[in-house]
Amino acid sequence: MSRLVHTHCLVCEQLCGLEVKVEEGRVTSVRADKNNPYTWRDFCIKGQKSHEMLDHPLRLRAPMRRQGGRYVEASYEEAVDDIAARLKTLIAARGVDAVGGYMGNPLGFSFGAAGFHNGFLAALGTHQRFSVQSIDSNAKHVATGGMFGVEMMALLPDIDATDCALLIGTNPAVSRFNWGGKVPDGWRRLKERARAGADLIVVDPRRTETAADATLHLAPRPESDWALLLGIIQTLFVEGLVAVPSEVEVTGVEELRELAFARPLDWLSEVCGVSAEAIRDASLRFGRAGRGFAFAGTGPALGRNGVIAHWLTLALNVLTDRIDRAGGRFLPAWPSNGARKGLANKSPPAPHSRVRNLPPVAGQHALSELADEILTPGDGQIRALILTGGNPVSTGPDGRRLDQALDALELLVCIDLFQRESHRHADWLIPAVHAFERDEVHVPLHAYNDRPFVQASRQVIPPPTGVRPEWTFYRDLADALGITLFDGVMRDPDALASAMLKPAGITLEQLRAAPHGMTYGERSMGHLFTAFREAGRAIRLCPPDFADTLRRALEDQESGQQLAGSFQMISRRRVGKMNSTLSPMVERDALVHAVEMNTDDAADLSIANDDLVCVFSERSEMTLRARLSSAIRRGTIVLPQGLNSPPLDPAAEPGVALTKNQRNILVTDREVDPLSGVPRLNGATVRVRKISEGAEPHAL
Ligand SMILES: Nc1nc2c(c(=O)[nH]1)N[C@H]1C(S)=C(S)[C@@H](COP(=O)(O)OP(=O)(O)OC[C@H]3O[C@@H](n4cnc5c(=O)[nH]c(N)nc54)[C@H](O)[C@@H]3O)O[C@H]1N2
Ligand SMILES: Nc1nc2c(c(=O)[nH]1)N[C@H]1C(S)=C(S)[C@@H](COP(=O)(O)OP(=O)(O)OC[C@H]3O[C@@H](n4cnc5c(=O)[nH]c(N)nc54)[C@H](O)[C@@H]3O)O[C@H]1N2
Ligand code: SF4
Ligand SMILES: [Mo]
Repeated sequence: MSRLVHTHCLVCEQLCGLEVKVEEGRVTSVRADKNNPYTWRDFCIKGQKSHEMLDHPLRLRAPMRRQGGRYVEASYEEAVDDIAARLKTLIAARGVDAVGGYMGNPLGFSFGAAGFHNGFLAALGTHQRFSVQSIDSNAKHVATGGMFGVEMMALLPDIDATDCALLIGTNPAVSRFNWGGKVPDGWRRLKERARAGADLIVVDPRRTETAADATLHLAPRPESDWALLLGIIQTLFVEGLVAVPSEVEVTGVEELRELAFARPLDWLSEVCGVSAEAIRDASLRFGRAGRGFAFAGTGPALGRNGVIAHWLTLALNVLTDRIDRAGGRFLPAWPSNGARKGLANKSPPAPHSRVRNLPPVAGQHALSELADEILTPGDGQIRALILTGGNPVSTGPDGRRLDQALDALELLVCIDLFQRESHRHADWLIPAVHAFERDEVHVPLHAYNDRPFVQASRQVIPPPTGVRPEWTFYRDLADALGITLFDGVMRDPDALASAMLKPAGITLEQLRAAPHGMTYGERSMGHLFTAFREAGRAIRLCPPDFADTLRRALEDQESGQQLAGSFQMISRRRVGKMNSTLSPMVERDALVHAVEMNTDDAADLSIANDDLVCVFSERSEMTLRARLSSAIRRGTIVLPQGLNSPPLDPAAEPGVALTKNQRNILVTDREVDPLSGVPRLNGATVRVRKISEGAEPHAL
């Protein structure tokens, strides 16, 4: 017997509409749901293959307890009793901050699990909350927090009406238009716009799949976008192309102008490695275009100067009157996301971190601080951690140090579909439930669509026998600890979703009766200015702490210099791979185990295509094949984001070594953006040398 289920993908933010075929109780195919009016066109191999995890032989199918160095199956009741007892003892002795939590990217796609993970930590009262956003989107949150007073804010590009798109460190041809807000089918829509004559300016150290369609490609040094942007802004002032919006108060224009003229264009050009003519050209094209937007992605956000790059990108939009305008960047203020309400509220200051004294961003501390918080003795030291939906040993900085820290914990509880390298030291492995096994409405993920649209994701098949939804684990643990979640108001994820949908006037029943989703209003703009006027607030073009950080960058005379033989590394996503999660296609992809470098750089080091090279930093080393290319700017090397990282087998004898082939082990957790705590996943300095076949890799 076969049946079709209509739902949406939960691998990435595009949430493509899916048609899933079930035969004899098994998912046999996943296709795009072409009856979905809005989201199916980005459909890709990651969605198409997402069901392959369901029957994977290494999938966790019961809670597993570490016992005498091995893992043995246990019941949920045993897991909850044991974990609750250990947490109680720990909290009695050391306080609630001895318990920490970390959530990774896929948890952001599991509505109930994320809601109850956060609800549990909040009810517990611990300040030790960490999440993937601190290696992903903190730069953006801090930038909008400083300028607009709201950390969680999406300003989406109005692609279809733009005349000039300036894309900085984003590769939508592969990654799509998303990242805390999304434009479904955005890349194809933008290419269509470009075919109709719009300028497409791409700023990226690599000539990417996106840059291949650009009308202008600038390749700056990694982490130097701030200098390029300052050059663009300086030129706008020189050419009289600055015009801030009149509907809302904008402060700091003069301060920003001063900063833009603090150094001559030639100096800025030297720092970012892009010629002064090219910077001027980009500025004039952008400034003179009828409509336009500048949009920065994870390229600069994952580096040491992420906040100032994201700030100057947003400032560029404000200075050219491109915020809340057709063809510019707009606030998707749909009833389901409370964006306008958020602009009127002020959140109270939160306590800084214990060891490095850094503020949390949007309620979460930085992953780069987690190892310190576990390893540094004192009041508030983390001794127990709940790690869910993340593989930070592979995806965050200095995985080896984090691995040692996780080993030093008294209690590590990991919730995942698989045991991965981040879970090697878990005391308990708790199974996760695959997206196809959940019936839920992820209101927050739909709230930042570029038009008001929401869809229920449907349970396609039941979870394996005995496996429970992740949120019930938190509910049961809270009960066992005697703490109340959500002040006792919300007992399940549906109650949370209903409350969030209420302002949109939609019920869960209505949504569940609409298999291809629901549109609930017209797309509209102008909400940002209205909210600012209502709240009596101004856009701050030049927040003082951003200005100070920029001044320090300007004073750093070494910015533009690089040692011979040393490189800055950046990374590259693949269509078939979501962060550290592998899809079968990628295993056949030769670039997964390669370092890509510029052909002339390679010649200087006598490296030929396919040679074995050692890439090393102060922290670690890796051995990879060299792939030479003229698409990469000199002085930069490209490593894939996350390498092959297969699941472990918890039933096997333990003692699995930490895999060496994880590029982020080269990155220290100490060199971070001072404003956001983000480590240098893009931009870290490494060295490269050729090694002979069969030779031992470079010894530190
Ligand atoms: N196929 C696929 N799609 C994905 C993902 C995936 O893993 N695979 N991940 C999803 C996630 S979690 C996210 S957050 C989004 C991210 O989406 P994007 O922000 O578009 O991320 P990337 O595709 O990595 O593009 C970043 C680009 O920045 C460039 N870059 C690196 N350093 C710098 C720099 O200092 N300055 C500039 N100007 N450019 C730089 C890189 O060469 C790269 O081309 O993608 C999502 N989509
Ligand atoms: N060098 C470099 N590093 C990067 C990046 C880069 O571009 N370059 N990109 C960064 C970015 S943008 C991001 S978002 C991060 C992502 O990094 P992570 O947050 O670590 O995300 P993933 O690698 O996708 O994997 C997380 C784990 O979640 C598990 N999982 C999947 N579905 C579920 C579920 O429903 N429930 C639970 N509990 N677990 C589940 C998977 O099995 C996997 O073990 O990586 C960052 N790291
Ligand atoms: S992974 Fe692919 S199919 Fe799934 S939502 Fe993202 S773009 Fe769509
Ligand atoms: Mo991300």
